[in-house]
Amino acid sequence: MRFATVALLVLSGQAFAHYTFPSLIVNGVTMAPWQYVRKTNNFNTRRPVTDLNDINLRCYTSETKATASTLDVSANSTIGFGLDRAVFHKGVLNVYMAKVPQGSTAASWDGSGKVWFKVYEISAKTNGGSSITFPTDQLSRFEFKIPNSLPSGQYLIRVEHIALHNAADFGEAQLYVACGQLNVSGGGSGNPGPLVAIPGVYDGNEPGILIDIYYPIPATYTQPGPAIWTGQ
Ligand SMILES: *[C@@H]1O[C@H](CO)[C@@H](O)[C@H](O)[C@H]1NC(C)=O
Ligand SMILES: *[C@@H]1O[C@H](CO)[C@@H](O)[C@H](O)[C@H]1NC(C)=O
Ligand SMILES: [Cu+2]
Repeated sequence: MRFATVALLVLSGQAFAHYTFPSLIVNGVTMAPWQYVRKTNNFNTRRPVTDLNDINLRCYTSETKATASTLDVSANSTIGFGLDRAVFHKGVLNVYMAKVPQGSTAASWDGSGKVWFKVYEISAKTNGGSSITFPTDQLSRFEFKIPNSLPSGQYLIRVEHIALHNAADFGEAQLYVACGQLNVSGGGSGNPGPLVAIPGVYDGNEPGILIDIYYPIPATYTQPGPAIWTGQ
């Protein structure tokens, strides 16, 4: 009985501590929750994805099947995501985009294939083994500039926070993900890449995903995923 009570408290405590990314932010303006972001399976539970081969690693909508409205933005915008609750777990963040193929729409496309490129990341800070810090601690929103050379058209934009507090064991990193829908105008003729498939981009053995962040203190940190596309 005592154990059951403690377990319940721990479980609910975790649920309260967890977080989703329901809002897009454009030029400083935070949009309504789940208006332009597909409503994720965990909109209530806030549970993470831990199986890196699960289709839910992409947009986490296998149960909701949700689509959203598509937000018009100009390629010179700053863009980002707002959270429902501030980031609680130590971890790192990536943002990927994928261009919707001709003949499809951001609202109907599933994002399959080797189509995703990274546009932004917030990594860990190390200094040779004396400390490791996580700039996403307590993050409640973030914005970044997308390259002006991004070709005009419709895109999915996907955020992932990779929580690393349990990541010393294989399969225990926790991923909090969501996909927004964008219609980009005024873009250029860049060639975004490198392109990866999601799931597929990670196998779980990456040094930035299978890692003990506590002891010994990592001397360096390798951000998971491809290099950021810088606009070429
Ligand atoms: C972005 O481009 C549009 C259209 O060219 C322009 O009206 C706007 O001022 C630009 N915004 C910024 C932040 O540069
Ligand atoms: C995307 O934006 C362009 C330029 O504003 C507009 O002409 C087009 O209709 C939009 N497409 C969708 C699907 O909203
Ligand atoms: Cu947790």
